[in-house]
Amino acid sequence: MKRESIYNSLNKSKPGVLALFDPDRIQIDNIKKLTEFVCEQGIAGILAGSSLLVSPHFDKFVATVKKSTDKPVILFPGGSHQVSAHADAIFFLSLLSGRNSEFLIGEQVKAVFLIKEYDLEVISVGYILVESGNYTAVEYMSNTKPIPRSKPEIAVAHALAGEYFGMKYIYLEAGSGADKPVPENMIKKIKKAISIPLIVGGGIRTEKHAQRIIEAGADFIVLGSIIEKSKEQFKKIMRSIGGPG
Ligand code: 1GP
Repeated sequence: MKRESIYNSLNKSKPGVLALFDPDRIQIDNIKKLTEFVCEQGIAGILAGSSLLVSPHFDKFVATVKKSTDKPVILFPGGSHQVSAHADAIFFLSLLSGRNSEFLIGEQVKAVFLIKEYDLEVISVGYILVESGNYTAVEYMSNTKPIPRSKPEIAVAHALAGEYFGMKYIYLEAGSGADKPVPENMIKKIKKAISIPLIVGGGIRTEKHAQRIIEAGADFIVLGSIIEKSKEQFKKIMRSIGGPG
């Protein structure tokens, strides 16, 4: 019997939380404990990736996460150099909001043969960067401009374009450590317009943020920095949205 796809099993956890593990910010020695901790709090899956990737141990990093959990481990690559055979799936991202062809299609083309060789489940994702009040790593590294916070209709058009391309998720990204998360009115308008699930991440640090973003229509929120900064705060957020916390 064929195993259920990661995509289908993830979608059963909507609304849910995806934990972002950045190999540049988490020491290999801490992974097992951290993975067990986030899983106990009821996350839907773990994303592994980095805008830059300074660490030379990406493969080992992903393998260690995978060994520590039964939850889906999904690559969230900042480029074609972040492909590992140890993951269950890969978010095949296209940075739709940008006009830098490298991140729209170039990096993806470089990665395909490794993805095929490793037999990773490919989940295509329309990635949309939204202005967040500060200059984020993803903005710098991708050399693209984010969509202005005050222009939700531009974001809606990009999200719909992603859906019409056949993408499986739209991911609204304020950037890791963003001053402000993606505005709720933008999330609401996009949710109304599209019929594929919506992921929202960047700068979510409080229960209030998390609840409002889910109420506005996010099917998944992504939490990264807060897991590293305060486990207590992460627990509170998980509790507030129905996890055990
Ligand atoms: C970044 O959306 C994620 O891609 C997570 O952001 O680190 O701000 O939680 P934070």
